[in-house]
Amino acid sequence: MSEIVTSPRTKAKAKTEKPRLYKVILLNDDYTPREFVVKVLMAVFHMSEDEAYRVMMAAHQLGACVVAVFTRDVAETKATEATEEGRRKGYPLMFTTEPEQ
Ligand code: TYC
Repeated sequence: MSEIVTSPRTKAKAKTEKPRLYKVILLNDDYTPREFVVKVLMAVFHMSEDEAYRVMMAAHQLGACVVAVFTRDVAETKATEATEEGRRKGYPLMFTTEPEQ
């Protein structure tokens, strides 16, 4: 009789579990023009001009502002895309992601 005990390598997980959500955060800097930040928010996050202006001003005054919440893949893709828009123009504009809760 074998005495080797093995444990399962995988854990059963309920398929209905909600995926963890990630915040995309806009960071303020001293160099990126306000209008450019507004343009990027409109293009990448499909915001209206008013909404984009409010988010840009919140980051400008408070140092950072949550832009939106997505699944991890979408949050990371959008943060990278938006940061790249700034980099292409030589601006230090920065978007980061962070898990919710
Ligand atoms: N602080 C920048 C300026 O005064 C504008 C700005 C706002 C840049 C928000 C980044 O996330 C930002 N030109």
